[in-house]
Amino acid sequence: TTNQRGEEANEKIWELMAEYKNTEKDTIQKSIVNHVEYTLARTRFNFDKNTCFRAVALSVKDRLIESWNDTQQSFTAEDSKRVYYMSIEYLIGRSLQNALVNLSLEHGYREAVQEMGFKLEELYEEEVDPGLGNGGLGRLAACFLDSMATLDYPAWGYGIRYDYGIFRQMILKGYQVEMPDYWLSQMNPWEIERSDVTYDIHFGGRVEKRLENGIEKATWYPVETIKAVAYDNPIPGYDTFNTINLRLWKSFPTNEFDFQSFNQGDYFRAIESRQKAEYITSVLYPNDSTIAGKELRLRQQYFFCSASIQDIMRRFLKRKRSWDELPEKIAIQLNDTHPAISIPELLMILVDKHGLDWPTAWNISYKIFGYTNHTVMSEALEKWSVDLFGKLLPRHLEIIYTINHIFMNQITARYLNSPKLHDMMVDMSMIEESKPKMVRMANLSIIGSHAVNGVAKLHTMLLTDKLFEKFNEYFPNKFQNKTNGVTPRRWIHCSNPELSNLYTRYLGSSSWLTNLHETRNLLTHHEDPEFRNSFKEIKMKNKERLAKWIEKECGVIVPVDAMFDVMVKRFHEYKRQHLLAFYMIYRYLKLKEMTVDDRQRQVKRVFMIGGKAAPGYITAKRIIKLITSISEVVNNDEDIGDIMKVIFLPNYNVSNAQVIIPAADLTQQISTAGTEASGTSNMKFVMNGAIIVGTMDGANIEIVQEIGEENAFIFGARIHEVEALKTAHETAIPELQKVFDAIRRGNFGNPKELSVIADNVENNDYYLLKHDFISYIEIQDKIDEVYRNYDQWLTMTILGALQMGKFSSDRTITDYAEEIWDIEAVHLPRPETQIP
Ligand code: IMP
Ligand code: B1N
Repeated sequence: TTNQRGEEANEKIWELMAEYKNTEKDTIQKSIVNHVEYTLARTRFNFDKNTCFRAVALSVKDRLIESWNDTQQSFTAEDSKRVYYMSIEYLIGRSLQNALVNLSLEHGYREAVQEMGFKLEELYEEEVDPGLGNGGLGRLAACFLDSMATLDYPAWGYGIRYDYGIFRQMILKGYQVEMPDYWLSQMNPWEIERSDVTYDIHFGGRVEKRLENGIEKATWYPVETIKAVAYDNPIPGYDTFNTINLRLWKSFPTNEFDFQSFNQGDYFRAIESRQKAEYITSVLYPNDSTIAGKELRLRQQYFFCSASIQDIMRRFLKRKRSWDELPEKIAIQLNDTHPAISIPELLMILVDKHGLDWPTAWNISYKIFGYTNHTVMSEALEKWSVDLFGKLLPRHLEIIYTINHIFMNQITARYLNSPKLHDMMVDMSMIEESKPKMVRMANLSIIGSHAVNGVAKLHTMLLTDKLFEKFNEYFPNKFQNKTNGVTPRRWIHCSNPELSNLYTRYLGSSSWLTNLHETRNLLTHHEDPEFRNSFKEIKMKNKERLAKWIEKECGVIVPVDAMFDVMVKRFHEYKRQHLLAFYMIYRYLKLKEMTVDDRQRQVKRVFMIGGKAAPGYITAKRIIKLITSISEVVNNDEDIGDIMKVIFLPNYNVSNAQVIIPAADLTQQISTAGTEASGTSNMKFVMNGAIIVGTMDGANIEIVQEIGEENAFIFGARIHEVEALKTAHETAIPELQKVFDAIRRGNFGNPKELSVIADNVENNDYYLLKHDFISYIEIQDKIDEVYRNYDQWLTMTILGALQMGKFSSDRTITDYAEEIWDIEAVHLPRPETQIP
């Protein structure tokens, strides 16, 4: 019988295991060598670093699959409520080190590969960095997955498996050049292709109505069908056996043929049109906080929403259940509005497929969805033209009109005799009555969700008091704040192992990695010379590591005894990289005016700026060129030498960030107050012992609240001043004028090309550079003064780093789980019979 055979197999395994009586190291080596020989088909006697990396990754994946299977089985057995996190972007970063750390296997693997002639750290470098996101929003989704797994929540992520991730940035003659990132050219050792998990996704066509027992029924007759195939990516938790899943969808042509065109003999044309199906998931849109408004993007959104919602429903319906159970078993979080079509998709399934009536379907649906807003910038608020929407998704457009109609009736009833009625309807409608008419995805998301949240206190306040003021009046309990966080596993332990060791050594345990508040207990050591010295030495080593990277990537040698002043983030006018550029020019001109002796007495600074500009964002690309032009002049000026250097860090991505952030002394977080929803690199920098020079914007405000304003350098207009300042005409600022003159004279690059940057600020200073410039240069003097007295600087960095407990994404996720999702952890005991 099957049972007997199972027992025999089991006995066999136990025999083998007894026979091995292996140390961990031997088992690891055996597994690696087996993958070299049998999976990669290379000889075990001679293989290179890259082969070794892949074999190591595959051997780790074997373990992940084991815990993945057990975790999913226990989720099913417990049948507890699950959360599905839907995001069009995930910036996961490299996985090998993270997986080894989370599985407590880093030590074992280090020894194992060392004996085989490889250094584990060098193998880490062999991994491609999957860039399936643009910036903060995608990286946040990745930190959330790490925390959900670590906290044992029954959670899954859903997204898109793009063939081309975010472009690779090269700097040629000072300009950004975009190179395609075909990250799959080497096999992806982590993913599990599920060719059996597929769904049909439809587009276009028409909707037919008929009466059935006096009730109107709709049927969608689409004209295009594309297949979605699941690729699973295991996400291990730290210090738990739980491994959750990130399911990414890839598009394929369906197997149904359009016999008509094949019969007409146009074989090649017919095949060609099938290729179109594969375009859908081919490339990530490289825009951060702006919308391109392209049809393909809408197709991507619907494609992944439809596949995910079908998958979620199939899982729910595996057991016989009543519909009331749906919101008791499922929570879905929309990471911004990009997955918002999930709402009409779920309604369509409930009403058209399962025959529920509207009120019932609606009551189920809005309890399931939660919506996170990530920006108040108008250019990032998604809208789709009604025409395009209706052409691609005619039934979904109808559903949106139906919900909107009901909602408008409710508003009318509530504000019947109020003078507000008209404005309430105009602002809250899902349809903007413009030419052309537009579907407002934020309004759909707010109306269709039971909870809406911002990502930092100030940002949430701007949502409730400004952007969505009317919605907040109408739904007073819907809006919440969930301040962002980052995972200390990747952003302290992996990227700064020595700092992690220091904490663990002094605290006597590594439990701070899952309870970051514990680092506060180290405050008693902040005056202890030994602790301080270690902290200082760790920073120096991290600076040396970055200096080596810069030498390799840019061919420039930077002085490690200089202050490392770092600004790395996507290029955007609201983030104000040009404010820093203007300051660098100002500082350079001042240095030039000094006597040689005075100059030698100045604090040495290396300015490091990195980040990508969206390929179509001309102004952002000009700012990059201005910075590389400044670097060209400053770095080659013999009068200046090591006193000042300007480095453009090319191709900023997650794996570079892990080297750059721990090496920073100072971090620029200088967006105009009210523009950066949260920011998350600000948190990573402070955790790694850098000091913020920044504005009272986004999460900076809460960081300063936690660590003390005296441990950061804060400058610039406050939120309550911004509105008045935008309309006030700031008179010319002499210090800034000198900078503009230098740009216009052509001292830094081609003035024809770069003066525009100065002109824009001079004529229409929407982001308040003029106003903030004065306080910026003042604070810069203070920064130099404190750095000169390094002891005080060190104190500030230590007090900052130790008081960042709030900004662990574990805290953020716990708050989502308790206050939005209403889910509980499902802890899986580590099996005693785990196969090594
Ligand atoms: P689902 O919850 O049915 O979607 O299962 C999740 C995924 O895990 C699917 O892709 C299945 O192929 C797979 N699966 C479900 N149960 C098991 C299991 O017990 N072991 C391994 N794979 C499973
Ligand atoms: O989301 C991050 C925040 O920390 C940042 O402040 C915020 O700017 C960022 C459309 C976006 N907001 N909106 C986007 C990205 C891609 C896209 O196509 C919008 N990204 C943010 C995490 O909360």
